[in-house]
Amino acid sequence: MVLPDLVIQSMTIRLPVFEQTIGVEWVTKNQGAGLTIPGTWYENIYLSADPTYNSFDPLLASVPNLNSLNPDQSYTHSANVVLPQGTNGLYYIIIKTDHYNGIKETVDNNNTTYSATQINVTLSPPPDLITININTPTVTFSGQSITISYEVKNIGSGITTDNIWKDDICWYQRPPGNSIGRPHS
Ligand SMILES: [Ca+2]
Ligand SMILES: [Ca+2]
Repeated sequence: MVLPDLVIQSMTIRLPVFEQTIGVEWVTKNQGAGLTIPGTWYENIYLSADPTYNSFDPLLASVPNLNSLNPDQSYTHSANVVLPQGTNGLYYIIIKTDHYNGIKETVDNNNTTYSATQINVTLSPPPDLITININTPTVTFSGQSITISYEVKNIGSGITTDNIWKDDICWYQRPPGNSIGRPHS
């Protein structure tokens, strides 16, 4: 059986698209003598401090192949990827084609390519969340449920990169004549 051989032929990094997002463009080539038809594979994009892929390198994207490739055929694919919050320093982008080994190839150990140069990532400004406009009923009774409304505002210069976080709600008893309360668990 004549097999294909997928490789990442080249890679271009566009810095930055916005905030912590960078653009990655790469060329995948079938340099083998066989077709990749039928077949689906994934190209995984990683951030790495060194030019060697390790399993602990953060995965930035897993991109399915654009189309099948005949011998000597290639395609150009691109993706915008978000760097993990707190990333700072010099990093390589590593792309591995057919990461999950969906395609039987003549050579599997030539599927990983790293960027020609390191990208210099500066720490993005952090967000700063505060709570404002807390509204509670002025009178209620023990055992009753109450409705509390509040707003969360970001007064920092950076965006929140997490979509989900939790707000803790505690209640405090304020002693008469004392403006500072103490927490109740
Ligand atoms: Ca290969
Ligand atoms: Ca393979």
